[in-house]
Amino acid sequence: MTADMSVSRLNQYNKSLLLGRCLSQWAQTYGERIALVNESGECLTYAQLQERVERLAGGLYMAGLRAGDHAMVHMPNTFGFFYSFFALLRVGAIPIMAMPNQREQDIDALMAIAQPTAYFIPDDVGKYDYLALAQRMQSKHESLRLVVMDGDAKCETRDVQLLEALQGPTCPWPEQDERDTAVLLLSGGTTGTPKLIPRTHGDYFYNFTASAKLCGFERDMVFLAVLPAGHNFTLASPGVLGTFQCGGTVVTSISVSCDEAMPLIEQHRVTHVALVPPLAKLWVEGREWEDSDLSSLKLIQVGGARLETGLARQLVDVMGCQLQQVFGMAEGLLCYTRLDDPLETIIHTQGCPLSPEDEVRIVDEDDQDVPKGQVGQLLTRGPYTIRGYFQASAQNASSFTEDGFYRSGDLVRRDANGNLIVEGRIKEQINRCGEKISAAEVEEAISLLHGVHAATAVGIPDELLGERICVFIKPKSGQTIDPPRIKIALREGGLSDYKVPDQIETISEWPLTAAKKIDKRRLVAIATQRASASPQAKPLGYLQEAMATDTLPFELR
Ligand code: OOB
Repeated sequence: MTADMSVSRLNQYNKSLLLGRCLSQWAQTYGERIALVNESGECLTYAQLQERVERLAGGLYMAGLRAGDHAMVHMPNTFGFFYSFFALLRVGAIPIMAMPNQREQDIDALMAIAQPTAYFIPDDVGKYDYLALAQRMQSKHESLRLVVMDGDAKCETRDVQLLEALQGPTCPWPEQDERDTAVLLLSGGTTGTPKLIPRTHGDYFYNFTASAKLCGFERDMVFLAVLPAGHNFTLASPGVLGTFQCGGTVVTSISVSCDEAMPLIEQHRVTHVALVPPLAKLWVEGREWEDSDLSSLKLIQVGGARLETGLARQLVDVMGCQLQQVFGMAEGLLCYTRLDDPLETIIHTQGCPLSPEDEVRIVDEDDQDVPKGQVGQLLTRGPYTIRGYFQASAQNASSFTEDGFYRSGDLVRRDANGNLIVEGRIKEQINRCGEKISAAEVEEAISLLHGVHAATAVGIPDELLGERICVFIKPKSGQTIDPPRIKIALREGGLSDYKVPDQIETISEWPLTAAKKIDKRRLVAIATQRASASPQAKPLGYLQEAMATDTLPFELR
């Protein structure tokens, strides 16, 4: 059975599963209920949200945006994010969900692949000048005809439209069907080149509706969107789309800090929240002084990276509500622990697949199934898992098997009840606070710097971040390496902040494996040892940077 056929079977063909139609259906059903609340307490009903989106869609259409065009959304969790996202879907354009903490190198590379017609940015978030970036992108990418800025900052440039002012009459409904691409999600990446994940209307609709059902989402719920809304976890697993599907309320938070997010939980009687493990840890610690009333919370979902069992237990004890583990990937497959699973299953496993039609194989290096209960690589195929990245034939040949299974790169095993346990990974990726960083990309960025002969990046187990990025640099002869300068140079070169190494080490000779490859395991051991031998090697600056809310996972500031 093909993926398309199984999606059709799961969702009887029906226009309501076109993502561009969802909002008007929700507005019809839930009209005066509150859809959105921001951290300042401003509220929007479903009807108001839809009305605002219709006007913006009309404005975008008048500005020349058409069905099938690509448009990058590079916004924090604000009303503007939702206006832009839904208006693009309404026109039939395909949003590319960039993360707010991505910087020039990522945005440039993504634009080169997707050639967007429009780019949606905030006016000022933290210290970053999104407008200047947009203008550089406009001069570089011919396709980019429209920059839309959210906020009230004065904008002297005539090429930039203010989101607030962009309005027009009702635009035509696009001709689409459920097999068409609805959104382009970002892949965590294992190579130097970013990849885009085309999710169809049918598969993504299934993603959030089936997830909402499984997770017990219902009308009276209030979901706190604290991680970036453009990430698959917060967007649709079941996330904000799952909440809207049920008529619930989404509270948005720009900050991830418990000092700001927990009062929102009390104030709006939040029932559901999705976190990555490092943030869950900070929230548990924050309860020592943060005393907001969290009694409304019913479910905390944790996913994106490995959740230690100790932290899982603490979460249950300290937050006083149910815990759910979510093991998912933007490429598709979602595994959840079930609400009625025994506590030990919820604490020790990452659950089992969402759909009965999800196929999971656990294989060895020759793609042979490993014996029951043993660890192997996870391959998956199913009704909402992609069969290929967007325009990436070379990558697709290595990331998918001939019969269409996605090679997740994760090492997993199955327990006696069929739940998956993530044991590690084979992909060359660092999971820092749930954000996936390609070792190859960091290496490439560093190898271009002055004085660097070669660089190797590894993920080092880290109490706070899950993993920190450590780069070993072999200097050119006669050169020395100055870590703070390296960091500055990387940032100035446009590397996204969360990809800048936390630890930089100099090495004169690479440790090699028997096969004469660089021995990354040995490098991990050396980095760990150097950091503990000399606190200076893992300088205070690292800790401060890591602790600061503005370098936290899926950073929003
Ligand atoms: C989610 O999606 P991505 O695309 O950012 O990252 C996927 C990768 C997985 O292949 C795995 O390596 C890791 O993130 N991962 C986990 C995990 N959840 C994801 N590793 C261990 N335990 C977990 N619970 O991260 C994502 C997408 C939708 C829902 C939740 C997470």
